[in-house]
Amino acid sequence: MKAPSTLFLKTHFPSSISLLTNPKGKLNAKLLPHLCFCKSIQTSSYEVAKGSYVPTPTLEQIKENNMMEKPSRTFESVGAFQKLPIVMPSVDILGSALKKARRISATKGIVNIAKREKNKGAKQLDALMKELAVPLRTYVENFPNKTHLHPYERSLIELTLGDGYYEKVLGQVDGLRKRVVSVGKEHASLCAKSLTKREAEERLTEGLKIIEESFGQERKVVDDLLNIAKTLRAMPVINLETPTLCLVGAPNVGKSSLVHVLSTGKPEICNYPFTTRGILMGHIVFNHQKFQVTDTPGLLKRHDDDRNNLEKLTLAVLSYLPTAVLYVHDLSGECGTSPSDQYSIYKEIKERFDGHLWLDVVSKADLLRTSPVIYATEDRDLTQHELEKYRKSGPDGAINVSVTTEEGIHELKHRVNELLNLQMTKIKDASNNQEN
Ligand SMILES: Nc1nc2c(ncn2[C@@H]2O[C@H](COP(=O)(O)OP(=O)(O)O)[C@@H](O)[C@H]2O)c(=O)[nH]1
Ligand SMILES: [Mg+2]
Repeated sequence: MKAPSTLFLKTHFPSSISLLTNPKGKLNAKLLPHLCFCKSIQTSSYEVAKGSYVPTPTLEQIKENNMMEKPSRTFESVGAFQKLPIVMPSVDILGSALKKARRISATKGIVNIAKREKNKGAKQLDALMKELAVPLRTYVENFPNKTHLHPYERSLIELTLGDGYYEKVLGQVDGLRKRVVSVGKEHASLCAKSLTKREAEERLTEGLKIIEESFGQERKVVDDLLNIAKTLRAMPVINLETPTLCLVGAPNVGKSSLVHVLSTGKPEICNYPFTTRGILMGHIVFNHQKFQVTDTPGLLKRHDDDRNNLEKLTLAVLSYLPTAVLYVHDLSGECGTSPSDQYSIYKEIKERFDGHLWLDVVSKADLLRTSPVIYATEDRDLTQHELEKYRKSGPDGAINVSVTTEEGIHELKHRVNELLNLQMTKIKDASNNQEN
């Protein structure tokens, strides 16, 4: 396939032009595999992603630089969803391609009428094919390869779109591109072989129709990709450099109420596409330093395989984001999860995410009774002593707090600030280690 027109790219995909051209502005004959495109877009190289005119290295250069040997390295930055290319609706791609193709006239100076007609026909068919194929190729190359995303964003893609859907749609878009190219080439070449003006005209009309149909039949996949981009772009943005406190616990234990209390302003409601109730995200400003505080969906006592997407989101946050944890325990009997179940969940989570900075709180202190709450469905596997201790005061070192009476809130704020400052040190150390 001949290189696409730079003019087309400049008009429709200004940011892609830098990725496709060499320093003289000519298009690179060999386009890079997706992996390298994605890598350049997903890393912090804003210069490239924002469209500065940096030439794309050749495959040989990449091999020389050993870039190919490191593809499995995961990116330490998030934000890929905000850099996804803008996908045009398929109907617009088709409409604009047809319009541009029809405007093309024969090369000047051809005197013979038949030759002039077949020249015009072949050029129009070739142009239609390119105008349809180039945007598709740009999408396939600029949508990041999922395996090179930050693991948190990878989880979000799976939780939001379902396993394999993202790759499937990108594959379909590429398949559509290949079909358009093959049909387009075939008909441009047929038209070029016409012997008479009439034959050339007929072959042009037929070719345009067949190329349009071959795109039209499956153009839905482009709109699927457009919807994927829309969904992913709307996802809450997490800043990894800002220390974040993440509230974790069973449902209804008081996490959101505590986010409200801890936030300096009014927390925002962030909507992941699969949450019916939004996740709260607030900010804490302490000594001119800004921290983030956020809710996570409640965890139930069950095996990971049985967890719903909301619970999986909580696990993804804990697994992949460097957050400090404020674990909330409700021993009042009000939240609907028995203390013994909360204890089992807690032990599992604490063991699994041991590396996080951690603070335990017992919520709803205003409701705590003198006699412990005992459920008929209590977990008999736990030792009596352990459970009694937990029912009475939660894990060792937990602070009792009440949003209603404000008991313990002052101490909580103080401890949270300590924790987030430690988190800040941890983030700085990690970034220094990375630099060294
Ligand atoms: N009495 C009392 N109720 C509380 C307290 N904190 C939260 N609640 C109530 O507990 C319920 C669940 O709280 P919520 O913050 O939504 O829990 P989440 O599901 O863990 O986010 C709500 O009805 C709150 O009003 C508290 O300190 N005291
Ligand atoms: Mg909540």
